[in-house]
Amino acid sequence: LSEYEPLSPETLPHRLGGLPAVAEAVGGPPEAWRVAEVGDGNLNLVFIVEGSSGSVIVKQALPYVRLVGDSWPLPLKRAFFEYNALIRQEAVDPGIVPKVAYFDEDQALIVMERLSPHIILRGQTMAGRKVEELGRVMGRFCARTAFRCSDLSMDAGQKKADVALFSGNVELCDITENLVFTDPYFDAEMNRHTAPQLDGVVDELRADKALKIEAQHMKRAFTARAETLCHGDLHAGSIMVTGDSVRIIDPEFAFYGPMGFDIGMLIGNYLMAYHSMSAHIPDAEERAAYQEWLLEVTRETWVSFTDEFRRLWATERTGILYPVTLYEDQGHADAAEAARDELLAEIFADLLGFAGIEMHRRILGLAHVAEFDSIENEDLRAPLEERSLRLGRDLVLRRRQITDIDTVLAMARERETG
Ligand code: SR1
Ligand code: MG
Repeated sequence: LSEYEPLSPETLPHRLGGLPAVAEAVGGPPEAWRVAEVGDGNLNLVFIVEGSSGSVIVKQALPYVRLVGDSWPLPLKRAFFEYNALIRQEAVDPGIVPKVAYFDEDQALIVMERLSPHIILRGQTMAGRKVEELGRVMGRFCARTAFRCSDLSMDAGQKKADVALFSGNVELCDITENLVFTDPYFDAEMNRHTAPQLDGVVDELRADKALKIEAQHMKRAFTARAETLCHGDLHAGSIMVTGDSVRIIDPEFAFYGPMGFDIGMLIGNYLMAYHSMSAHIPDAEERAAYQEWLLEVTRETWVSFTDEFRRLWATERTGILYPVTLYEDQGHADAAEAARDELLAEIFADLLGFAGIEMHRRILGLAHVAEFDSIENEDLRAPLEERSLRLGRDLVLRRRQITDIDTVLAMARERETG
C-alpha cells in the first residue's frame, strides 16, 4: 500500500489481506472475509471485517468531512494523531482503548481491536439502560490522562516533544475553535438550531456579552494552555459500553490542552442526555429514576477524577511541577496538598465552562447530538433543548462561583422542573 486510496468493502480484503497483523487477527482466506462499512460519525470510514477466527475494525480517514462532503477538505494526517493518542492512552490507562493491530500513515488507516459486544454509549442512554461503573471509569481515565501526560508526571523533554507532535493537529483544533467556541455565539453560516421555538433564547444568548467574554476566555484556555494530552472529542459517541464494561474510542481530535477539557465536554453530554429523557422514557417514574442515575454518573465522574488525581499526586509526582523536593522533602506536605486542591478547583471551574459551551454548540452549531435531534416533534424538543441551553449559560457564567458538583446537579434538576 502506498498512494492513498479510500477502501471499500469490495477492495478491502484484497488490499489488506496480505498484511500479517490483519490476516492473523481475522483468519481464513481474505476472499471469504465479511466486510461492512458501519461509520456513522461525522468524519471517517469505519469497517467491520470478520473472518474465520475473529474480527477487527478498520478505520480510515477521508480527505474531507464526511458530514459535509468534499467541499470541506480535511487532512488525512488526523489518523496519525489518533494512532499516537491511542498508544499513549493505552500506556497511561491500560485496557481503556481498543488495541492497535496495524497503522498505515499513507493510507490514513488504523486496524484495531473490535470491541464486542460493546455498543456506543449514546444508544444505551437513549434506551434508558444503565452502565455499571460508567462514572468511575470515565473519571479515572480523565484523571490518568490529565496527570500522566502532564508536567506533573512526565519527563519534561518527552512532554515537550509530545506538545510539539500534537501541535500539528491544526485542522481538527480549528474545527473545535470555530464550531465549539465561536459559531454558537453569532449567526454563523454552518449553525443550525432545528426549531423556530428556540429563536428567542438563541437571540438572548447571542446578545449576552458576559457569555461571549467567558466563551472566548475558555477558547483562550483551549488554544494556549498545553497542559496535558486531551482526547479532544469526549462525548457519548466516543464511548463504547456493555452493561458493565466501558471503553473509549476516536481520539482523532487529540491535542495538548487544559486538564478540565475532556471531563467538561463529557459532563456537558451527560447533562444534555439528562434533559432529553422525557422524549425517550415516557413513564414518569421510570424516567425520574433514570435521570437521577445520569446525575449520579455525573457526580461519580467528578468524584472518581478527584480520587484518582489525589492518588497520583501522592504517588506519581515525578515531573517538574510541584516537585516533592520542594514540598514533602522540606516538611511542607501541607503546602503540596493546598496546591493540589487549588489546582483541582481550577480544573473544576474549567470543566464547568467547557461543559456549558459543549451544551450550546451541540444545540446551536453544526454537529448535534442524537438525544435531541431524534425527537421529531419540535414542540417537545425545543423546551428540552432550551433547558440545556440555559443550564449551559449558567455553568459558563457561574463557573468561578460554583465549588461543588452537587450544586451542578441541583441546577440541572431545577431547570428540569422549571
Ligand atoms: C465537522 S466535524 C463536527 C464534529 O464532529 C466531531 O465528532 C467533533 O465533535 C466535531 O466538532
Ligand atoms: Mg469522533
